[in-house]
Amino acid sequence: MIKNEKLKQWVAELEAHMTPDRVHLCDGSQEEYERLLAMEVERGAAIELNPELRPGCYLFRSDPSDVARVENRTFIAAETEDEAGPTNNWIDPVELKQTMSELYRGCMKGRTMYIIPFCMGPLDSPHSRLGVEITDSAYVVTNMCIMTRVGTPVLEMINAGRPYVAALHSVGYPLEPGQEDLPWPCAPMEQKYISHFPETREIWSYGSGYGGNALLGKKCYALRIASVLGRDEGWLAEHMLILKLTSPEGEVFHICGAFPSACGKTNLAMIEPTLEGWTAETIGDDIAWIHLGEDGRLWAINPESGFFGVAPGTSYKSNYNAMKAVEYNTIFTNTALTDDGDIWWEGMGGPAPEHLLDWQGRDWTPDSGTKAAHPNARFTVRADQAPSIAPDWEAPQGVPIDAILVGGRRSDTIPLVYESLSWQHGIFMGAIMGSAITAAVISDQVGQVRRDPFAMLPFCGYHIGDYLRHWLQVAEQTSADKLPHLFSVNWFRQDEEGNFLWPGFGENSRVLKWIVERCRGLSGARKTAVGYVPGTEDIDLTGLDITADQLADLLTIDRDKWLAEVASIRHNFESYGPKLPAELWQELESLEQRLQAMA
Ligand code: SAT
Ligand code: MN
Repeated sequence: MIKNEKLKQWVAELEAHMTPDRVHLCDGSQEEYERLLAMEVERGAAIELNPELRPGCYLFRSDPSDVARVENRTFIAAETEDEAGPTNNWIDPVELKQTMSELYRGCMKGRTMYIIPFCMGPLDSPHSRLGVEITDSAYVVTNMCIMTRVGTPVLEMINAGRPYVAALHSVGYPLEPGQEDLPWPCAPMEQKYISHFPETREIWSYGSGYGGNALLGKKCYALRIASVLGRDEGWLAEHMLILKLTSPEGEVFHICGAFPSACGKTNLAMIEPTLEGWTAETIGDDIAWIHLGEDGRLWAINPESGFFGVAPGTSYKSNYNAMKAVEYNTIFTNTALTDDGDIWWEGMGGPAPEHLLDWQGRDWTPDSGTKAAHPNARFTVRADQAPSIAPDWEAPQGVPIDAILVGGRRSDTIPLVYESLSWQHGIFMGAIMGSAITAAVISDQVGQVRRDPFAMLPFCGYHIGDYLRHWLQVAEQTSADKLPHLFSVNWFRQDEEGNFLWPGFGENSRVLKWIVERCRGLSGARKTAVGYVPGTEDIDLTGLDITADQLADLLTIDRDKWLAEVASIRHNFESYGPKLPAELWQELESLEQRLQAMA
């Protein structure tokens, strides 16, 4: 029962304004989860998969217009445009609330209003934060139950007075009496709004039911709002995986990695090292909340409790742990359906079945010439279903970070790996990250490289210049020897014919080995214009079918390409305006000078 007066009042106001037929307070129980899924099956919004092949699994098909995050409909409604900064869409918060209040009026007619009390982070962690999402989508409720900790224990903390973020969501498709519902109701693009009010820590989302647009604990809270909390309170909310690596000698390392959406965070977080004696365990695959520990080191928690992973390309070969995790109790969205009631997607391994229903439910054969699964098809699964999950993944204080990786999809220029020359240079490396745009966002520029600082371009809830300053300031709070080492990695370099030069996946353990040995001062490197790059003898190639020449190609620094990179970075830095820290401009000048001095 809701006893918190503020919450009670909010719920009452919303009920009066959005006029749902029913109100349901979620208790987060297994029984509730199953009941909601059965209801979705009953009304034709979900398909229960063959329980002999995939027990406890369901397939949802979204509206073809509602398949990914909508960045151009995502808003940071800070009090002033300058606070949102040049990389965010800004609308005056008063105006935006007026517009959205009109859309919300009567929007839950014919529907149930669900109240989801949720916690980001382990219930007993001092770094966890609470939220309440109100939604009219049962799909959102069931996904939130996997991705966050939902239910009565959270409500009790809210009743006891702990603060929470208010997150409002509607699919934006009210039902008139007698009107039949759609399997995946949503609103047209120009009515979609994914809005954040950083000063009041509120989220208002309207019109989309998909992923980060609708599961508001994820990008909206744990990144956009939390980045503002972190700025104000001295911590960091980052778009990073968290990986635990153990050497053959039993030494444990923790690595965070910032990569844009659909660039392999989940695969790296669940890596199976091909190098003898090394083991990897998963702490998180998408978001890290990073705090300075009493020991002066940076510690990370995973605020989520599940994985919302990209399905296409996931196979027992590329990501064994993810495939094991999704063998049961998983929600699939926009994958294909086999004739025997199982799911299928491109890159699952083996030949394509002779007949499928594609992600839109249409007949499909290998001759169809279209993709059977949507490129941004997803699985939603509890984190503890991954065999690779670390036993201490829910440690209340988190894990101490040894290294931070930054990287994106770059077919050229950026070497396989290099280490920063200093903390400040490492923040510069994060600031200049570039990556080809993927299907995780609805965009007509998929495939084009864009700058994406620390993979936070779509997720930073305030001015990007202030954000980069905040990263620089971390170093002022502790001593240099306590800070993680910073590395840039690029698994996606290609030759002239477009073939990937590096095998990736489990073989990335060879790069990870070099990285953690660098942290201990054990492995070699040569100092180049861009940073410390391993020599070909520094990367362990035992058992790998790749020549030293090929590795040398992967590690080359091409002066002309890098000078072109500098020009593109300068252009990008200019667009950030005067708030970009002068230190980062200095790093750019120094980089250019070092490149010019190259033979
Ligand atoms: O934002 S989503 O959760 O839909 C996926 C992503 O872009 O990382
Ligand atoms: Mn992500």
